[in-house]
Amino acid sequence: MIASQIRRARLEDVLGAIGHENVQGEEQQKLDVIANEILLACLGSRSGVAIVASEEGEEPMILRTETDGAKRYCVLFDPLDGSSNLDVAGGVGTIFSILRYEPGGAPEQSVLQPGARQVGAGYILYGSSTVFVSTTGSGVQMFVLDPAVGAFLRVEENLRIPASGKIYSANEGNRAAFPQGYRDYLDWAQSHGYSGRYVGAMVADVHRTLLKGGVFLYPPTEKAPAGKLRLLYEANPMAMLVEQAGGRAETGEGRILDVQPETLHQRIPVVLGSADEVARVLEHL
Ligand code: AHM
Ligand code: MG
Repeated sequence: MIASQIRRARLEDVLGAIGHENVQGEEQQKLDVIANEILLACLGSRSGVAIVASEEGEEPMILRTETDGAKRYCVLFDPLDGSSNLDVAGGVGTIFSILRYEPGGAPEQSVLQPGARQVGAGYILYGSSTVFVSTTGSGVQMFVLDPAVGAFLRVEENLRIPASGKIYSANEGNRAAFPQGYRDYLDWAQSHGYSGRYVGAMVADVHRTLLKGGVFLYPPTEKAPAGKLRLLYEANPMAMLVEQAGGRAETGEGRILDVQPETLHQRIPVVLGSADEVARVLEHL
């Protein structure tokens, strides 16, 4: 549903900003809101979903917490990541993370689990084709939407990220504000024949990194000491996918999946990709 809305956005006049900001002070695009509503409507009707939390919402939505013996889940998502790419028909995506709902404490607390406890994660890239990449903890599967039949067809079973790859992906416009170690790494990469690739939509940048290898970086900056990317909706699900594909995902100070979240919209620095390339960044840090 989201893919088809995006493809028709220019024709239906749903491109551009809605005119107000989301809870995090970021300008919301009309399609951010549409994608969010589609996900809330679809997930809201599933009896297995206890709580949903969205990058676009202020608080988690508690749907059903009664304990009738059924297993229930928390689904956290960024409905439309990289939405500033929409105006230029660039790649955008949806990212999701699934945690087991733990009855007992305050329902809001059950979304604040370390990423290592995710039972599933994935993304959908709305690019030149619609690609769905997911894991439930035993490898990574890749599917492509066949619009002719309206179904996702599996194109890769147990996807593996290359162990190395001479590509770095970072917003180099922020370079002067990066900590010294990141600048040293970029100098090293540039003097060793690396290419830079940066779409500016995490789903597209991580997808390329998974398939071609290399490293994706969103370092801390002076203005944003925890970086820009959100732990629960972006860093954790991507970290689970990358690790499941044989890569690494770090904050610069440890494994992303080991971070105990403190708040719903918490941000975290991200260094993820091919194991050898992540190690090389960490050496420079
Ligand atoms: P969004 O969730 O508000 O779209 O922001 C997240 C996006 C990521 O997709 C991307 O990696 C990053 O922001 C790009 O940020 P910048 O423009 O600072 O390079
Ligand atoms: Mg995002």
